[in-house]
Amino acid sequence: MKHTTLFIADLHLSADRPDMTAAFLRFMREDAKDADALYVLGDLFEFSIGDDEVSALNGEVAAAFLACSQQGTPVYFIHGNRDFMVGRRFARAAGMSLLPEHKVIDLYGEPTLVMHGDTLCIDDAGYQRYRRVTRWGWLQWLFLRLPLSYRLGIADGIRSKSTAAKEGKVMQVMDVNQSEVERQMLRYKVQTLIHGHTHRPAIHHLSVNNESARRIVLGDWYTQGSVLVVSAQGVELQNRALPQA
Ligand code: LP5
Ligand code: MN
Repeated sequence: MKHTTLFIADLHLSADRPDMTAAFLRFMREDAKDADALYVLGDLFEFSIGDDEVSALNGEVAAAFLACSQQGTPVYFIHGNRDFMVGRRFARAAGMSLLPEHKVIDLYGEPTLVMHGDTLCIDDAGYQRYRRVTRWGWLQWLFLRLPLSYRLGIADGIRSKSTAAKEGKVMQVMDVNQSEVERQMLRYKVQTLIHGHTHRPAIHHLSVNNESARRIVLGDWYTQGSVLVVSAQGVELQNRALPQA
């Protein structure tokens, strides 16, 4: 799509869901290829245990990004809570740029804050504690030196602990904290915020610094693909159908 900037997040791609991978690859071929830029705001993969995990899926995804960036559409990636172990090696293979966890971009003249969105969920104390620990550089360094089979076992363990922990949390705790949203928007001096993570697609209108502001939330790709299309004319949250099995 010409003269547009595209945003996606929470694709949770895995070998178990070829329909989602097919929808993503079609999106890359049909929509992304002539856009001004593509931003992937985290949780591209169901989970990642390091760039040295070679798989058909990782190869296909990297090739799709590379083709896109080589055709002139830059691809930017922000880590999610499931794929924060995606590193420079994958980024190089995919021809994409890794952005920091919070980034202000110029979107057709509008300064816009983009992020995965998990850092806004500050009421989820258990998650925030876990997040801090798993971002320790030395722990990641050690983790990456374990054999892949061990790492897979640890990832499985974390995934089941997380699933069990989520059962005891109410929905509100797992959503963004409104004061934190406003605090971050003030801090980065923006009236527009785009994020994913909560899987609750919506365009929220709010007031920041006594001026109207908006928070745009991308949806996941489990039942349909959620795409935010931004142009100089405005923003539109769109859906892409998954191919029939
Ligand atoms: O992803 P989602 O939406 O289902 O749930 C998230 C939070 N859960 C997670 C965990 C991921 O789903 C699984 C990630 C696998 C990564 C593998 C790589 C490991 C690399 C290690 C590098 C050092 O993010 C969930 C939130 C929810 O979003 C809503 O916001 O609530 O958080 C939790 O449930 C976390 C629990 O509260 C605490 C889990 C304790 C796990 C303890 C393991 C100790 C880790 C030690 C590391 C070696
Ligand atoms: Mn997430």
